[in-house]
Amino acid sequence: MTATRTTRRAWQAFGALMSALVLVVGAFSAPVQAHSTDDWTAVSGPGTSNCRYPDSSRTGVYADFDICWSGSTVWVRAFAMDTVDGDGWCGIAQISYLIDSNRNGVYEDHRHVRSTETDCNAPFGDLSGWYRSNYPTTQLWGRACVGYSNGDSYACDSWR
Ligand SMILES: [Ca+2]
Ligand SMILES: [Ca+2]
Repeated sequence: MTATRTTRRAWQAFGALMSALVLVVGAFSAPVQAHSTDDWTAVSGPGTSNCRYPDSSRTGVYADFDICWSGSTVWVRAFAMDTVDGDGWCGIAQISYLIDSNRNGVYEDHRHVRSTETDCNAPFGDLSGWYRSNYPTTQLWGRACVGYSNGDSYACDSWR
């Protein structure tokens, strides 16, 4: 078995684990399912100009994010671009964050991960719509991943 295949097996196992931990929501195609919080509502734009704009890339993918917040309300949209045509991989923009789902003032300590946008056709990227958090939300990070057309990631950049 090659190292690459071993790595891929490990990622597939990780993906299965994540599938057991997180949840698919609305327009977000996500490798997730666990407890049924619907974390996001589609909206026309952010309710604040207090934003940051991280970007992330690795071979085969570029992603950037508009992340805005007012208190514990967060707005986010993501751009994903497949940068290598014909390699069999899609480009995925993923986000990760913490929520206070029971609104007791304490963020639960397990991270939610969502694939917010997936682009499988180089060179033009896809931009998601805006989403507003339904629960108090904090520490929202984004990263670029290469992966599958259903949004499951295979290999990712660091969180930004
Ligand atoms: Ca590709
Ligand atoms: Ca809580």
